Amino acid sequence: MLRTSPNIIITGTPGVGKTTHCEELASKTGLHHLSINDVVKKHNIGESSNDPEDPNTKIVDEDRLLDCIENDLEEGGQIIDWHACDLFPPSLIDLVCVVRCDNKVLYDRLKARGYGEKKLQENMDCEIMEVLVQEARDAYDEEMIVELRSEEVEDVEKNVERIEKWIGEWKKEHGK
Ligand code: DAT
Repeated sequence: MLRTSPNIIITGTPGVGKTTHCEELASKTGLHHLSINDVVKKHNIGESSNDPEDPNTKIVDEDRLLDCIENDLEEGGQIIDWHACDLFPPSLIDLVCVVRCDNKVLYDRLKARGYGEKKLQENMDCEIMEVLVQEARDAYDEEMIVELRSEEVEDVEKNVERIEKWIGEWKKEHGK
């Protein structure tokens, strides 16, 4: 089935601003905010990690996750909100946005979330080492990937506008 609307991944280290972007983009475009956190909870497909310092982090069965969202992806018009990106089939993905954030800003955001020192450090390392940018590059064509900074409120507006434009172009190109 050909999609009438694109599927867009919004990925990045926890705290960079994925959900903020997805919600704004969904309200501006009418595309669906597909929160993978919500899918995992709804279908109960996350196993608690064995780390006693981090009992809330879930290990997700990716095959089961894909089964749960496959129909949505085939239909199109999904804004996928998740801190990983390489599990989604490239044939069903049209754009990958890697949201980035300055480390000092990210530190304060994660601290405000109540993250412990170990989890804080892991996530800071993830951002510094550009883990999600690399994961996106390994899984998708370079021309599908954009990096977006999200430090100030105006960044969200600017980024959402840019993605909206891209959606318009995609629809024109695909005769929708
Ligand atoms: P994520 O979904 O990547 O974990 P989030 O959207 O929940 O991140 O944002 C984490 C916090 O940071 C939240 O309190 C909103 C704030 N935030 C995100 N992007 C921002 C921005 N560009 N300017 C100001 N605050 C931002």
